[in-house]
Amino acid sequence: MRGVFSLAKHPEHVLLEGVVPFPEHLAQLYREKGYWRGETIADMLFNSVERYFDRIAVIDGAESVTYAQLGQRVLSLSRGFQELGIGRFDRVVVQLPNVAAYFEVVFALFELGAVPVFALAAHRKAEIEYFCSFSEAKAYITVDKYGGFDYEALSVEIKAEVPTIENVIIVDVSNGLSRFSQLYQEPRCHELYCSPADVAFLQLSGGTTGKPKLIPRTHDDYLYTVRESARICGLSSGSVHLTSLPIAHNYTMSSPGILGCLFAGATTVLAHDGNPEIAFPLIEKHRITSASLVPPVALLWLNSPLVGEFDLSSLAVLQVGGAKLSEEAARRIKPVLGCRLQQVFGMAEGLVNYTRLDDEDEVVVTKQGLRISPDDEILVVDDDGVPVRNGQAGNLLVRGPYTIRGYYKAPDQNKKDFNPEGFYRTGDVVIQDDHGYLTVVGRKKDQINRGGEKVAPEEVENLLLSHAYVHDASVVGIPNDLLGEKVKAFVILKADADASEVTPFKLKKFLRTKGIAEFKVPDEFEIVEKFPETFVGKVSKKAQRNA
Ligand code: J2J
Repeated sequence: MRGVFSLAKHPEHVLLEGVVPFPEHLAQLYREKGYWRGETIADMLFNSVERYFDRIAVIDGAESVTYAQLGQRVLSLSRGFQELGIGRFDRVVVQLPNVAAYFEVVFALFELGAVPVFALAAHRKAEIEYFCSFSEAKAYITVDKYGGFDYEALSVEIKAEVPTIENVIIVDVSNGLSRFSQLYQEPRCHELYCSPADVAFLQLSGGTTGKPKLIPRTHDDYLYTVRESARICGLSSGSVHLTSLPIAHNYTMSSPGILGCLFAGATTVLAHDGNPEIAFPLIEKHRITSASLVPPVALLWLNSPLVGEFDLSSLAVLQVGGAKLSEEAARRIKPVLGCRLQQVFGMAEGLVNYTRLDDEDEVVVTKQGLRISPDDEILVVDDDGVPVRNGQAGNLLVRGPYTIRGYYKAPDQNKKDFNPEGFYRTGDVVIQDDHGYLTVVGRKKDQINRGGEKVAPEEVENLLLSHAYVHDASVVGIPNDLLGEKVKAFVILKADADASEVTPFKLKKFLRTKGIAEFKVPDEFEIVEKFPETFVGKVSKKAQRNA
């Protein structure tokens, strides 16, 4: 399959309805500066297939897939998808756990210019139904059963309830797409079905609102972060990277993630979970050189009795991000695990910061990193929008070559989350130093960060309010040693409520029947008479957090 490229040019760019484009003069600047190289994500894969042909791209349990095999399967599967009628700009909700088939599925969609919508394996009916109907998805791709949950049964409900869904495709967890062997058609060449300026996929926002927002990223802007992340994280064709976080998360995809590995010719080793019992034997066996974790998993590694039991000497770099890593834990990484720490502070909307591999230890343990691009425009402002001096805490706003200009089909929300100059209001409170490094010191947005998993309180509150006995609900993050924050719901009952029906156990059960990801189900409930109020009469979530 060498020489897979046809000589055709990419088709003209078409703006997907509901997407806010980058202003033309900046798009031009980003191209001139070489940030946007006029390449699609599928082009990137096939360049790597050419270069790293026989090298291993993915290891999933006993299965190893070379770059050549991956390329072959992607082309063959993309033809099958095409015969189902999937093509450029068709949205396809993809909900897969960390399995090798994920690579085939998403690249087959990228190849066609279709737009994957990246659900997490943890999502349940309410969320999947919303992603499918909001994005008007043509297909839903998931697994049969995984982690004790019957996704196939869910897919039957989704197909019945979302009229746009024409096809449901089930990946057999143990045998890949074997049930759909007819989807694998004779491979053709890699073709150019879409433009690098097109939207490549819809990623999920951590969320602050009742429904998750969708983030449209283009091939051009995403590949810029992928190439730079691979370089900043020191990936090469000799690297072996452990992927244990949810595969479709932005961090796992691109910081440096599976795309960074594919770009660099590295090997991705998939794990279903980052726990030491699973991760350490994999590090020893595959001589893993780097891994990306969220802080609670890094803590499990640091405190694991297995540290001395396995040979972790191949591990050179440990990336930690998604939530704030405490300085105390950061300081222990090198002495306990014998590897370098790299902090990652990123967001699916765009901006990603890394500490650099040659930074002094003191910087690495105290800062969350420096932006990827010299053209990431960072603003740190007070509540009136006035820039604060370096060294002072303020609200982080950003605009740049890979930060979106608006959420998908969300004009009203965009007016709130983006300022008139197109800067994204991250909702994070940071301190910037004189070198541009950021330290995250807080958060203004109404969001809970449960060990890297983001929960929008409003989403959970709305579901609680649909309970017959709930008069009002307020959901907040409360401090927790391992996770950073846990989810707690304060609930005011209706006068006629039957108290035996609103125990924490029953409220949890109620939320589960509503079909939401388990990480959003509150860890704690407290029934109260009234909520504390601010002096303007709003619910004081601050008081509830500190209760
Ligand atoms: C404190 N807060 C952090 C950090 C993210 C790389 C890494 C992470 C994400 C991610 C990502 C943090 N310290 N080191 O997409 O490519 C919080 C901030 C931020 C929000 C974004 C990537 N790293 N955060 O976590 O879209 O509040 O992306 O705004 O899920 O996580 O969440 P998300």
